[in-house]
Parts: sequence; structure tokens; C-alpha cells
Amino acid sequence: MPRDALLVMAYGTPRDLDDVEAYYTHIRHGRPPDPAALAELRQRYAAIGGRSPLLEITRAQAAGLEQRLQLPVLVGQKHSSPFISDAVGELVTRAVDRAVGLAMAPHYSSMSIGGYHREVLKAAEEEGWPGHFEMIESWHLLEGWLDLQAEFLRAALATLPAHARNRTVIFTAHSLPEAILRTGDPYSDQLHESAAAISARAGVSSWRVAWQSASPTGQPWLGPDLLEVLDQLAGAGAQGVVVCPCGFVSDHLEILFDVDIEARRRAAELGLELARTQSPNDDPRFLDALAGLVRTTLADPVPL
Ligand code: FEC
Repeated sequence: MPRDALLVMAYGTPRDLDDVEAYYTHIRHGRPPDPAALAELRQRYAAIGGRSPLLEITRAQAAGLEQRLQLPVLVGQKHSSPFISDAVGELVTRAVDRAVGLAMAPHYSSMSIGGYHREVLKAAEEEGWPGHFEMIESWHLLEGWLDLQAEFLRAALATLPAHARNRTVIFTAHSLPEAILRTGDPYSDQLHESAAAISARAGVSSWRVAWQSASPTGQPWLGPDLLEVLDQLAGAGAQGVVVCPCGFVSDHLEILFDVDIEARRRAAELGLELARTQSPNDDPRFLDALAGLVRTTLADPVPL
């Protein structure tokens, strides 16, 4: 029997405010941020309590998957410790023959999940791991996850006050440079497919897709931005919105600041009621769905 393992991968987060500079420098491929950009990012972390819960949530997801799958589950992050290379080093130590890679993000882009995949292949070469690696490329139409999102969406809609009758659901994911569209990247299409499937399950007919958390890099990023869509909807007479950030699976900076503070502030200025769907985090139904996906992947024969 081959020795199997699961590699759970997430974006990574600074340990505390002092670690923000090293983290930001890593995101910027080793180029330190300028002082103003660093101060701005530190301020965002300070506004959510000084740190993000992303690593704790990722560890809880990994523990829940380990319990369900009864195989070693390792955590590797893109931009902070434990890094993906640390997890691949563990594959060597544990003499794992075959590992499945699961990125904690549903939609494939060469810049997101593709990046996790490349990082594993690079680390396998550097660490000398000779095993077979199978990356789950995307899971944006995973049944159990769609059902849970639909349930969260119905619950969020129910929290909007009765007077906000003209309401729209906005599905969001992290924006990426628009240049990805020129290479046939499926990221945008997959977000639209998730949004349509969740809306159908929740019986929602009025919905939009928007992008959030774009970086100020000077190049065009996928739009429209979430804040722009709030402006448009308010201008068109909407009274309430539900933001469903289904491009993310955990509570972290992009949810707790970009949606819960920044977007809420804009909505309040516009007189719009805003509710957000809860994050799947380590909800047992979410982990059941992911465990099923990993089992299906492991059931495929290993190519010789
Ligand atoms: O809670 C936390 O501490 C971490 C929150 C966090 C998540 C996240 C997810 C994604 N990102 C994606 C793409 C990019 C690209 C750039 C970029 C930059 C940042 C910065 C911070 C940050 N991201 Fe992020 N991202 C999170 C946090 N991200 C902080 C730097 C400051 C800023 O620009 O706001 C631009 C740099 C580059 O070119 O690499 C691109 C994508 C995801 C969703 C998929 C995933 O989770 O892996 C895509 C969570």
C-alpha cells in the first residue's frame, strides 16, 4: 500500500504587527514595501485586532480533515511559516509516496492555485521528495460547499431588515491582474459558475459578481470592484445587499477588514443595509465535502 498524505495549503498571514513587514516583503517577491504602504497594511491588521485568525482556522480545517480521512494532513502556506516547503520537507521525513494538494480557495487561476502547485513542485525538487503529487486544481462546483453557501446566503438574507426590500446579492473573490484573461485563465468564469449555482440553490434571482481587495500596482485588475458595485446599486435604488465572498473559505484580513469594515463603511455612507454570509471555516459540513473530494482524488489510479 502506498503511504498517502494530504497537503492543505493557504495564503499565510503575519504572526503579529511586527511580522507584517517580512510578510509583505515575501508577497512582493522579496522587495520590501515602501514605508507608507507598510504603515497602511499594519493599520489594516491593527483594525482587526492586530492579527488575522487565518492560520488557526487553516489548522482546524486540517485537523478536521485528518480525523475524517485517517491519513497525515500537513499545512503549508504561500507567504508565511509553516511554508509549503516545510510541509514538503515533512513528506520526505515521513516517507510519503503520494500526496494530494488541496488549496483552501475554490477557484483556479494560474496566479492563485497554479501558484500553490508550482510551489510544491519546486519544493519537491529542492527537498528531494520523489513521491507522486496530485493537485486538486479547483473545486468551485463542489456539491456540499455549494449547499452550505446557499444555506449561509438564505440566513444572511433573512437578517436584512424588512424595509430593505430591493436587495441584491454580490458574490466576490480576490481580484487579480486583468492580464490573466488574455491567457484563457478560468478564474472569472469559475466565480460566475459558483455564483449561479449558489443563487439557484438559494432561490435568488437578483445577483452580481464583483472583485475585492485589488492591490494598487498601477496595472488594471479585474473589476468591477465591490465598492464600485455598492455605489452603482445604491444609485439604482437598492436598499439592501448581501455580500457572499465565496472566493474565500476562512475569516481573515480580506473578510474582516475589506468586507466587514471597508465595505460596511461605504454601504452605511450610501444608506444601504449590508449583510455578509458567514465563512465556512471549520464547519463540519464543509470539511465533509472536502474530505469526499480528497477521497475521490485518492481513488484515481496513480499514473505509472
Ligand atoms: O488574513 C491574512 O493575514 C491574509 C489575508 C489574505 C488572503 C489573500 C488571498 C488571496 N490573495 C490573492 C492574490 C493577491 C495578489 C496580490 C496580493 C497581495 C496581498 C497583500 C495582502 C494579502 N494579499 Fe492576497 N490575500 C491576503 C492578503 N494578493 C496583505 C499585500 C497588500 C495588498 O496588496 O493589499 C498582489 C501581490 C502579488 O502580485 O502577489 C495577486 C488571491 C487570493 C485568494 C486565493 C488564496 O487564498 O490563495 C488570488 C486570504
